[in-house]
Amino acid sequence: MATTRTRISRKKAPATRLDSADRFAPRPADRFTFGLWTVGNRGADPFGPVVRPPQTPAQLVEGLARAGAYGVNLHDNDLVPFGASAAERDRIVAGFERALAEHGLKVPMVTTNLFSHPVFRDGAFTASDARVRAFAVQKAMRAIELGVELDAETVVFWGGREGVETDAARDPRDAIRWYRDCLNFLCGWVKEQGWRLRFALEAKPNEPRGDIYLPTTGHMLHFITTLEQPDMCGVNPEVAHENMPGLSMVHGVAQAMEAGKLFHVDLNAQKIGRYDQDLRFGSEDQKGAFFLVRLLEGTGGYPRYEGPRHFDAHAYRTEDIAGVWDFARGCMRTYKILAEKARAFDADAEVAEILEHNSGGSVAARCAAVLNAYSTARAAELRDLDLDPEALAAIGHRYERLDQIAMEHLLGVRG
Ligand code: GCO
Ligand code: MN
Ligand code: MN
Repeated sequence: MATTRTRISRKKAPATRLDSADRFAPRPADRFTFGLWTVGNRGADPFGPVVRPPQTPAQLVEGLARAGAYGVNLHDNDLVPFGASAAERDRIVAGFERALAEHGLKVPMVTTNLFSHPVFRDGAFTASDARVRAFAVQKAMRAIELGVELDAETVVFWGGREGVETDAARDPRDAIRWYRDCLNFLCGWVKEQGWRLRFALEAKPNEPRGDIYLPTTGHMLHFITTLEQPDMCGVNPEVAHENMPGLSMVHGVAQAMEAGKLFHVDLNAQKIGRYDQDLRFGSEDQKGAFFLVRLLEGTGGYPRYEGPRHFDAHAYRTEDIAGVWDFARGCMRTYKILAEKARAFDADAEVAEILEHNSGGSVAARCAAVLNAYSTARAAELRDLDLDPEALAAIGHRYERLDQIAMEHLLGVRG
């Protein structure tokens, strides 16, 4: 007989199972966070309306706490409706703070909605009309004040409307300059207040605009070097945004980590070439997700990423509220499962043996030392090195075997 799972019994997120047998059960110490807009997503898409009832911010906080999350992130308008009076805003924020305190949830990140209101339809920081740019900065200042009130550490900037359908609109160099001016202004203001906030810039190649300025994490990393306060600014790469144009999230994140610029991360899943799907973390491209978690957890050798593991994703449109909590737990469990697989992979003796085989022995070690920094003497030494390209070219790298080992860890038959 089919088991019946009634709507009523599944309305609330089940309490976190704290039995030690379930080692993949999410816990606050794992530092998982979700946006109010993610678990609060009601399933509207460009072709159809909402399909799920609204959940209040307090209900979302309660659900996330039950599911084992550490924190909740928000856009200003996820909490305070656009245009709310000061008194209304204070009342809403106070209520939200009570819910956070009651359920022990943090707000590590806030962001500004600079994309929904029609005022931003020609962009926010890059709008041709400076009045719109000023309004966008004003709105971001209020969102940052809200973040300070909620003890946030990071402010994300996602320029969803910062782009064009036609480049007849403006010279893209003007857009980049205005974007920089707005960020410099906000950095200057935050610094003057003495707040220890960091800005994380999130790239996306397109959607909702035909083309968005600074479309990849790599573009953002360079742009940051042109800011007045580059130390305050880093990136917030997102799996979906890197995968939409077929780029490697692992490489984007690694470059950000190597530059000391991974200030935040948006975890989700995506099929290459589609619209921004924001799927449950790990539900597509499991190998990509595995190597991403391996990077974030530092099991391969470099230090681990210490920030919150944030999910910017939402449940399938097919789901009811119970399905939303299935989705949230799924994101976190998959992350923990992949972290365990990554640890096993990096502890695997055969993996170490293949990596060692490819590193080339003592002559290679001397080559690496020579290349480490230029000097006249090293240039002379390099010229005289006896290197045999034919012999080197004949060496097989055993990546078929290495990748199969990764696959077998992932598929659960090894480790
Ligand atoms: C998107 C973006 C957003 C941002 C969010 C936080 O494609 O819609 O990923 O979800 O991450 O606005 O700034
Ligand atoms: Mn996205
Ligand atoms: Mn995002």
